Amino acid sequence: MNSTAAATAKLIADAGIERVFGLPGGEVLVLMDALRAAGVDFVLMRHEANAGIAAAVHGKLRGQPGVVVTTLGPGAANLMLPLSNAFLDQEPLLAISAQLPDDFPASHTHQRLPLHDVYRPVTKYAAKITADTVGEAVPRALTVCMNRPFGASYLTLSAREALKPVDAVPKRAAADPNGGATPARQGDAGEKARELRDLLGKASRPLVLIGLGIDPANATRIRRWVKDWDLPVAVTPKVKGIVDETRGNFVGVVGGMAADDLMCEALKAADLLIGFGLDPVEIDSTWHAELPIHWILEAENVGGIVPPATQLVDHAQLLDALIRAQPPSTWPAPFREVQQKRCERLSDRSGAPGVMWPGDIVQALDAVLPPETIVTTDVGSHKYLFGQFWPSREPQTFWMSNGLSGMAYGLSAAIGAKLARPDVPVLAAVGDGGFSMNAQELETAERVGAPFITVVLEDGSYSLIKLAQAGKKLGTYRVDFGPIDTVKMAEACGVDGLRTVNPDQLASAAKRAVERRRSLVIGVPVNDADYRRIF
Ligand SMILES: Cc1ncc(C[n+]2csc(CCOP(=O)(O)OP(=O)(O)O)c2C)c(N)n1
Repeated sequence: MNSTAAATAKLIADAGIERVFGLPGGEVLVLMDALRAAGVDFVLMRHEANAGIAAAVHGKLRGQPGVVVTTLGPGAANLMLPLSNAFLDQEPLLAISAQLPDDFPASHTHQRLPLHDVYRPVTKYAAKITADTVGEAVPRALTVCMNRPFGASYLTLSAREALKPVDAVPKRAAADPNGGATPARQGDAGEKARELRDLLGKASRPLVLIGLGIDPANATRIRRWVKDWDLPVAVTPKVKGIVDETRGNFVGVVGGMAADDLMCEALKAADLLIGFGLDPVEIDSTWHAELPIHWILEAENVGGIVPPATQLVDHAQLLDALIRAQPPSTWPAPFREVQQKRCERLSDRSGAPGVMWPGDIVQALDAVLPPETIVTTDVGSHKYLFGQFWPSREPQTFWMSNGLSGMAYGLSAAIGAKLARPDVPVLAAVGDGGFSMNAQELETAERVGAPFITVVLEDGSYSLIKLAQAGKKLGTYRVDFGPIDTVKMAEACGVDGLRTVNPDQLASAAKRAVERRRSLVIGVPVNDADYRRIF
């Protein structure tokens, strides 16, 4: 007879999940062992939050839920960041933690936390795994986080329950109709295509805004539509690469990255804004509610939000209909001026000695890394830089926390990405603040065979917050920190490191690391004041 832990592990393995991420405690050892026996690897990390972030990115790239496994109490408490990130950044994550057995006396308060109550608001499904519920709870948890908008599920399994026998080996259930499935798409794709064509026929400055609600499976279709019709297009950061950003009709990245003033100029100048899968969760100001946007959504946005009078419509059918139709007009580069000014921002070089101009970092790396390179960023000024200016060319090659905007994402995301796509180079661009939150995962990356390049933009400060202080006319206060030697940190984790302010040296070191399939950490001193010129 199978144990509940074995049944849980089997359901996870049967879902095609080959690895989970986590950090153990005594109460989760039986589940870990069951996972091992079921052929599911355990990627041991150095913080549960990092494990959850890596798992979610790994899952999304593999088209399945990422799974993170932790102990109870403190291990489970460390899941708040990745669960919140999965919720707001539409990443599919199943978190399983231990919990005290139900039959423990109420006086046993050691490590007792109201975990379900805490996590229910940020998850789509939270439940206990028991011998009786395992066959329902695990498949449902796996299913709901893959219903769009992707999000998180949370399950607990007590060490006592893990050992209990289950009567029958549960089968992987088909999608559960009560599992928070995407609401029906009432909109007629053919009708929507005609409506859109009419609107575009009357527009002289249309702008297609593509957001998180587009399925990467529709990348070829949307690329074809905007190319064939030569439509001006902008994207939000989390779908960078859904269209080729080096093409002439690419206007820029909206949602609060660098050069946002230019993007807002374009938004205001447009006479038709088409929000194709646009999810305001990525937008840090309120233009999405103030400007008239023609929404084209196929699933509700984060938080269950669907703009008024918007009918959900199947994107694939709609795009097929649009591709079949002739463009109703031509729009010869109506945002040319904005595009030019955007490019100029990167070349407005600083002459400050001993640092690298941030724009040179982007350009040097772009010159040597292949277009399929997956780039992850942390959160801070460097995210604004890379979010706007890294020229993404392929879908799902750019990863950042942008709904939550939580620091300590970049390095963990790089581990998840590299394990999911071992043949593709991975670059993590992080600030020195964020790097010091989880640099220890460099050792994880080495140990589990996930080499990638980390570029640490060293400015000795939480520079985005420093800029915000200046913006509020406040004096600089408690945003600068002393140096931690990036190179030594890397070396302490068994990874090669170097520091440079020479763009050519940066480029050649990155190229060599990719060729050799080796991890490399490159510290690049920058001047935080330079960001102001780019933003
Ligand atoms: C977990 C978390 N804590 C705090 C913040 C607020 N915050 C946003 S950006 C930032 C500064 C990040 O500094 P660094 O990593 O050095 O990057 P930089 O801005 O210098 O590029 C901070 C503190 C956050 N987004 N996430």
